[in-house]
Amino acid sequence: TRRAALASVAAFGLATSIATTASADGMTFTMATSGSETDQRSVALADVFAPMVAGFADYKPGYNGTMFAQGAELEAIARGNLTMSITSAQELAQFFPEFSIFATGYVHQDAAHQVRVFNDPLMDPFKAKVEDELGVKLLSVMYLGKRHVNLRFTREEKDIQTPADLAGVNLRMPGTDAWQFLGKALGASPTPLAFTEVYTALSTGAVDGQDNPLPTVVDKKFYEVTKQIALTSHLVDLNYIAFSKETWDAMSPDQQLIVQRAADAAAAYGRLKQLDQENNLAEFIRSQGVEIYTPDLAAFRDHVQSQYVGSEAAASWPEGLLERINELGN
Ligand code: KDO
Repeated sequence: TRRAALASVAAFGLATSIATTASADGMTFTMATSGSETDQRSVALADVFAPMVAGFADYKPGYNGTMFAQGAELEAIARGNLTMSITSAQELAQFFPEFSIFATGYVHQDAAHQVRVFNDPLMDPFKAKVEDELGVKLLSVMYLGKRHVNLRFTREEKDIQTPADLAGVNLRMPGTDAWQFLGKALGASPTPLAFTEVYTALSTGAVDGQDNPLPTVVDKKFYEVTKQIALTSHLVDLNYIAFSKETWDAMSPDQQLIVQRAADAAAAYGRLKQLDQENNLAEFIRSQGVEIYTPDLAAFRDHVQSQYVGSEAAASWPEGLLERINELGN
């Protein structure tokens, strides 16, 4: 039936695409991310996932948005042009608004909480919908880290203690509604921009700042073009390993089990590495001339949470879900 699936793909003229292909030797899993090759999630997939599936599949990653631009990956999987991506709840919320709950500020508490939420039955209808309506399986949850506000201003120029201090600050956020909402909820003026454009935009002053976890600040060298980080921890950010259902259905049950185990192992490995980096990078970033400090967290949390109450995003959340997520916290 894998051949039949390929035949039908060919019939639609997609045979020359970079979709999952089967050959006498096995399958090819293409993976697109806007992250770099040295991003821990990329490393985890290359070093843990790829060897585990190597018995029947070649892993072909494309980094830095070169294979597909940020935000185009899910559609590429749905159309049969890509096997895998490291996707976000914000991107899924473009198709299924209720995913915005997982992209909401100050909801997830830490990496372990994300895992409990992902593995809880509360996720089942979310996973089923993505699978049925988009042809994408969410295999595992990856940890990106605590996002903080990282600005070009020195602290003398702008001291960020509360959301009011971000008024008028042109803060780059990724380009979906859920991200823009969060940027506004923080008190800033969000500007949508693809991840691959951020360094240049910071260096030219096209934006005043960006938000990402400390490991990303180091991986992308944002410390070269910024002067301060206010540790707002406004989003304990996650990604999902997204996988083509068409490819999944073409595999044997044994292969499916191996892919699932490989995804879980990569996510677990990447999580530990990312947590370790997150806990150890502040000193290095400071040594590069970036001031790191903690603002009034209660002020940020209260303001951000109050912005979601009664919002359009919150209207899409299943009844009682936020309470259930909170119960799974600490
Ligand atoms: C970003 O664009 O800031 C972001 O951190 C958003 C995440 O959802 C994720 O897509 C990530 O970029 C990319 O994988 C690059 O690290």
